[in-house]
Parts: sequence; C-alpha cells; structure tokens
Amino acid sequence: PPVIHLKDYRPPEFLIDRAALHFDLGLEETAVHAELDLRRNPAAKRGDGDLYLDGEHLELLEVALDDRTLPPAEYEIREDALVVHRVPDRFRLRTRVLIRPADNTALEGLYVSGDMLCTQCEAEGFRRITYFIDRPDVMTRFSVALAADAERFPVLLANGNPVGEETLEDGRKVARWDDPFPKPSYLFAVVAGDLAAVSDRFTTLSGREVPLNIYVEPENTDKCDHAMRSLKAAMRWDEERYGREYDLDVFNIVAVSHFNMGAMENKGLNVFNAKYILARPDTATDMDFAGIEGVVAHEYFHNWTGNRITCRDWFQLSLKEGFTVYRDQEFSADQSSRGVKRIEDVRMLRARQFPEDAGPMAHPVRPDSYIEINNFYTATVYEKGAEVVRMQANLLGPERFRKGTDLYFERFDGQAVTTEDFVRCMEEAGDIDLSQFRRWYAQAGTPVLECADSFDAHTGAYTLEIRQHTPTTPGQSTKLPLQIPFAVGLLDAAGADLPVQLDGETEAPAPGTRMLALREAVERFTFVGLDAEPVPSLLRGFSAPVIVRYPYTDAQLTFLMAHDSDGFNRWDAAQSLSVRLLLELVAESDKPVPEAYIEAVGRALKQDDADADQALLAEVLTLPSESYLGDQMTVVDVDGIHRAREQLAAAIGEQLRDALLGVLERNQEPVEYDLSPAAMGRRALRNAALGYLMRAPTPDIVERCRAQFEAGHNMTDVIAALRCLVDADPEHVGDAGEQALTAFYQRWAEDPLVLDKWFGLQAQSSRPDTLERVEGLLEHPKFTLTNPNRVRALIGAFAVGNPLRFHAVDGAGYRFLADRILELDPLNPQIASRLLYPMTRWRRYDEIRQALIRAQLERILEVEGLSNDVYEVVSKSLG
Ligand code: HT7
Ligand code: ZN
Repeated sequence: PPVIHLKDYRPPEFLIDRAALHFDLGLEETAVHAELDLRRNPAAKRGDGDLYLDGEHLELLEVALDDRTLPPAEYEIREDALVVHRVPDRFRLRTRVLIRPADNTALEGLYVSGDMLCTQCEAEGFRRITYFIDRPDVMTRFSVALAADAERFPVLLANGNPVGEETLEDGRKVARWDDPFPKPSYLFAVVAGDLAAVSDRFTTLSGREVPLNIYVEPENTDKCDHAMRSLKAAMRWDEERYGREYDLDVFNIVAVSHFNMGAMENKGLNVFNAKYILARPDTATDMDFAGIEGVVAHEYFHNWTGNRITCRDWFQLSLKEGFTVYRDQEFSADQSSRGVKRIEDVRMLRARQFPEDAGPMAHPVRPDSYIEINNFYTATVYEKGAEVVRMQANLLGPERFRKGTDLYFERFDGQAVTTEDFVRCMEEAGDIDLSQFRRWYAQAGTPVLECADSFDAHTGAYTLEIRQHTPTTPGQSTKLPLQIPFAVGLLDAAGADLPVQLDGETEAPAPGTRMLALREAVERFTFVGLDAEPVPSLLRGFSAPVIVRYPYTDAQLTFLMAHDSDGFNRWDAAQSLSVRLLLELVAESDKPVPEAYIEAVGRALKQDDADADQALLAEVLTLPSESYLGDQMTVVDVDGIHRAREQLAAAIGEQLRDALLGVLERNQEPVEYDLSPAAMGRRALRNAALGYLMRAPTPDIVERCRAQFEAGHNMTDVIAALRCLVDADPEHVGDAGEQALTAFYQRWAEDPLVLDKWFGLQAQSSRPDTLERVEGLLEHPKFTLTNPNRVRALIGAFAVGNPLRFHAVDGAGYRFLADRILELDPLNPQIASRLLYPMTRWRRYDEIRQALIRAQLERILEVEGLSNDVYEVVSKSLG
C-alpha cells in the first residue's frame, strides 16, 4: 500500500462550495443523491483537467454534469474513485449511488446499529456515502434531506439546523437540515431511528436559548442526566474560559451501541459510543461517570477547536486533538480535584504514550508519514499533543495564553490550518520565541533528563546538572535538544520549600517552585543562599512529558512523599518508591517487604481524616500496574512482576490490617448516593483498602466484601467487590467468586454496557484457567465480534489488561489474539488493528516470548487481503 507523506501536501485542485444531499434511507439499501457545486481552486496548480472524487463501496447509478447525464466514456469508476474527464472550471455535478448499510461491519460511513442508522465519517468515511473530495481542507456548506419510513425511523437527524419536516402520502417522512457553517466532509453526520430524546435548554452568553437533546434508545432515557449536566457545564466553561459560544439553533447528541471509538464531534450532531453517555449510579462506576464528563466536554469543545477551525490535512490531527484534550483535561480539573486529575492524566500518558514513543509505531505529534490514518489516532497525537499545548500555556501564563487562543480563533475561523499556525499565534500573542519549542511537534521519542547535583557547604551553593537526550525512534536517528520547561523546588530538612535563587540574582524569590528553561543538551544551574544541602523536587506538576532520572535514596523519596508541597510530586515519590521496591522483589524472590515501606504506607493511611483528600490518598495507595512495572525493566519479567506485586499487596493487607479496616469504617457509603468529588474519593479509598484486605482475606473480610457486592448500592462498590471475589484464591473464598459472577450476569444480562464489565472482569482474572474461560466466552450467546465494545471488553481486556495470562510462556495467549485479529480484520479493520498493540511490544520480552510473538506477527503478515490498518502495524512492528 502507498505511504502518504506530509511533504507531498498539495492544495486540492477543486473546491466544493455547496453540497445538497438527498438520502432515501433503508437498512439494507440506501440511495444517496448528491448535487455538488465545484470550482477550480485558484490556489492550486492545474492538473490533468480531470476531476477525482473519492469513493469506496459505492454503486454508481448516474452521474450528470450541469444537468447533462454523462455517458460512460466521460468518466471512469475505480475501486476508490470516480474520475470525471475534462471538466470545466466551475460546474454542478450530480451523482446517484446505492450503499448497503446492513453489510457495513467496518462502522465507517453509513451503518446499522441495533435498529438505527448512523454515520461515522472521520477520518475517511464520507467516501463510503457518496463521491466527494474527502479531505479536510475542502470545506463545504451542506444541506441534507432525509427520507425514510416514518414508523421505523421517526427521528431523522443531520448536521446544522432543522429546516422542515413533512410526512408523505406513502408513509415516508422527509426531514431537511441545513448547516450554515462550511465544514469538511469528515464532520458530516446523519442518524435515523426510533429514538427517544432527553431534552434541556442552554442560554448562551449573548442570551440565545439553545435546545439540547440527547437521543437514545427508549429504554435508556433514565441514564442521560449526567451527560446532560456535563454538556451544560462544558458549554458554560467554554464561554468563561475561552470566550467561545455555541453557534447553531440546536445541539444534538446520539448514543450508539456500535462504535469504533469514544465519540465523534460532527457539527451540531455529536455521535457517541453509548458507553460515554449512559450512566446511572447502579450501572456505572465513578470512573465511567468521569469518562462521560470528559468525553461529552471533549466533543463539545471540538465545535471551536476542530470544527470552526479544522485541520489542513491529517498530519495536523493534533491541532484539533491535542488542543481539545488539553481543554477537556482543564475542564475536568475545574469540575473536581485538579491534583487528582493531573495524576490520572500523567498515569495514562506514562502507561500508553511513553511505551508508544519507545516502540515500533513511535511517531511525532505531527507525524510525517502514514499508510492508514486510522492508525494515527494515538496517545501521541492526543495525550502528548495535549502536553505540548499545556507547555505552551504554561510558558505564556494564563493571560497571554488566552490572548493567543483569541488570536487563533479570530484569525483562522472558517479555515483549515496547521499546528504551525497555532504556534505562531502563541508566539505573537505571547511575544516569545518558540522556534526551538516547535521541535516537540516534529521529533518523536520521550526525552530523558539525567539529573545530578552537588552541594558546597562553604558557599551554600547547590548545583543541579541536567543532561537531556531523546532515544532514537524509527526513521529518526538524530535528535536535537528540546526546549523543556522544568519546574523545580528545593526542600529544607523539615520539608519546607526554600527560595530557589539562581547564582547572580541579588534578591531571593519567595520560597516555592521555580520554572527553569532547558534548551541545551547539558545545562547547569547553581542555586545560592542555602544553609544545608536541600532535597530537590524535580519536574513539579509534571511540567513536561519527559522521564527524569535522579539518584534519590529511599529516605529522600519517603521524605518527599510526606512533605513535598507539590501534590503531584508527593504522589510521584510514592510511585517511585513502590516501583523501586517492586523491582527489587522481582529480582530477589525471597526478599521480605521492608518495614520502612510498610511504615510509610501506614503513615499515609493515618492521613485519612475529615480534612484529607481521599481521592489523592487513594492514588498514593495504588501500586503501579504490572505493565508499568514491565516498562521499567530491560526485559519484562511477566511472572516475577505478578508475584512481586501480589506479595507486596498481601504484605500491606496483612500488616496494616487494622489501619485498613479503619479506612473502611471511616469511609462507609452513606445511604444517599452522591457523585461529589469527596464522595468519589471516599469510595476510591475504601475500595483500595478493601483490595489490600482481600489479598490476605480472613472470613470476616470476605463476608464484608460479599456484603458490599450484594448490597448493590452503586456500581463502583459492586464492581470493586466483585473483582476482589473473582481474583481471590478459592481456598479463601470458596465459590463466592463464581456465585457473584452468576448473580451479576442474571441481574445485568440485558444491559450491554454492564455486561461488558462482566466479560472484562473474567478476562482480567489472574486465575490459571483464564484463557480457557475467555475462549469459552467467545461462544457465549451474548458475545459478538460485530460490537467493538464487546470485543474490547473480552479480547482487549485479556490482551492488554492481563499481562500474566496473555504472556503465558506456552504462547497460547499470542495464538489466541492472532486468531481473533485475523477473524476481525475482514469485518472491522480499525478494531483489528488496535488489538495488535500488545504484540507490537515484542522486543521487550525474553527470547522465548519474542520468538512466539514474532511467529504470530509473521503468520498475520502472510495472510492475503490484509487491511492497510493491520498491514501497517504488523509490518512496522516486525521492521
Ligand atoms: N475526532 C474523533 C475521532 C474518531 C474517529 C477516528 C477514526 C475512526 C473513528 C472515529 N471515531 C471518532 C473523536 C475525538 O477525538 O473526539
Ligand atoms: Zn477529539
């Protein structure tokens, strides 16, 4: 397959100013009639005189130019295009095509989910709906007429504003929609179905009243409150924080059961994976609620960062995604605990983006080539992209950053632009030079900062030396130094912040954090006015997406964990301490857990009082995941990591039993369910404590756990208890795990999103027979390969969430995954390709496992007719 390069970008030869589309909707067959107003692009070079329209899986019925039906000699139908020969400079093109939604298992273009019809056009799905110039720098005014059977499809939605509805004599209904804002085809959407609306209204800053509707299948109307609340909060926040008002007469959201990703920001008609809309306390966990708040806001924020201003080409994807993730992170931080949100975001970045940046699919935030763009909706483009925007926001400070974003919105409204355009606005409004900073967009790999220090007791000078280097990544062997904002604090012996005064400065600043600007490969900073050697607190607040190496002693980490004024670094010190100990336990299987460690955890538990931030405490108490521990090793020791982590958790559970029981007592669930950050924090802390206690379970603890499960007070508590019961050794809990699973299934068999949890929990169990069980579940009547959520819940959860069993040394896990990928690829290449992720990391394992994984990758690559999606990931992984 061809490789597409950023350096080959050329403006489109033709523009489409207006598109009038008429859909005759049916599940089996839909007819699409398109009327396009085209003109030659004055900014583009003249080509061969032909018009090239993208189109795939379309049956062309008719093509007419300026009302003249074209004979076959005047056009050519290719597998992926319609070429109309020798067209004039300005003309109207009409096409009529047939598409088959019910056969569309790829879920791109127009497809069927349950009884409804819906579309997904990003990135290149519109070409499966009609012939078009399907690229984001062609911005078009769309009007749409939808005709369908009025009984089966009473709700007919498209982008923009509704401009009329009528029912015809034959029982069909026609709805017309007009979107006044020119947009790229990837933001196009239609939905048709027998849907129920949950409605509300929002009054914008300028006083316009906008109806808001969330459309769901009728049985789900009682699960939309949280999504609606989140939407209204996001609308208000965008006005207050960025001065951005909503711009259409109505805002519609639709929840869909079959969806490849989280959600889609189609103009005025956001389409969501039901997982990110539907929630009730008894069906959704606190994490689910937080996910909904974040994704609803994210899609809404795209209205300005993505829709009004869009991407020139797909290499600029982070222009909209990085900025919008930054915006949703800040929104969520403002809704609850800023500190905890930062920890969650960094945890996720380290778990997903750092490994990507160190693996065979590593690419810059602005990639320079791809085979299949769907493979580049990555943690690098999204999460690292958000960090790159965050660094600019921090470099400018809030006021200048706002000036920068105002300038960006004013200058580029209605245009398709580049990350370079964004940075230039920041530069101009911030009056700073970002020329070196731009490398963050172009250079892949996670920079490593090696830090060393020395203290001169005579002069009171403390010197910090920082060496930055970025490991090579595929296709990028030389790396240049980056501009890195590096936040530093210095602590005295009592744990208080010292003034961070640079040599040469006459006045000491107030004690606290100092932002250093790293630019060179090696930088030295000397701080003066110190009475004794300080303890450095480095990269406070995670001021840049880098890895810091500094030879902290255990005592220093324990000290930082207790005293650092920076909440993020208190957590990070606790993580580093746990990582270090766990890696020692991996290396030395009979090493006992040191008392000092248990004491440090005990001290953390003592902080659980009325004034404490329980959510933060829960984060501090959470051990690093098995995969994160693997990332810290030269060769991942799958079994050793699991053993060590279980050993440590059991030691905490046994030795701190009373303190943990105290946590359970103090943080009991009140009768009235509450979704406040404080209540969520209490649940997180209590369930963390329960998790430890269940590692060393006595009958009374098991009983408590079972009671929490049976009480069924809310899904957070139910799932936490169920996970403990399923993972516990039957020697301790008998068949309580099985019984609980059965009860859970009976209660929730008809709720797909809750049932996904049931599949996922079993797939993640560390029990030795898990793979057999997962294979059995493939045959379960409720399992299907055609629903991505179900696939992720069973197959994805096993491959990514169960390193112990997936990486079993007999290679059965690898064979299992390769088989599933090959089954899925013809159905849904996007999902097949995403499932490959754990196998792309094969070089991280021992020789036996390397050979086993490689063999499966090679087996996949030999299959004929592989999708571009799977081909690209497998070939790059092996390459
Ligand atoms: N912009 C959306 C990306 C998306 C997507 C991309 C490819 C294939 C299917 C997709 N569904 C959604 C989601 C977002 O970032 O907001
Ligand atoms: Zn997005």
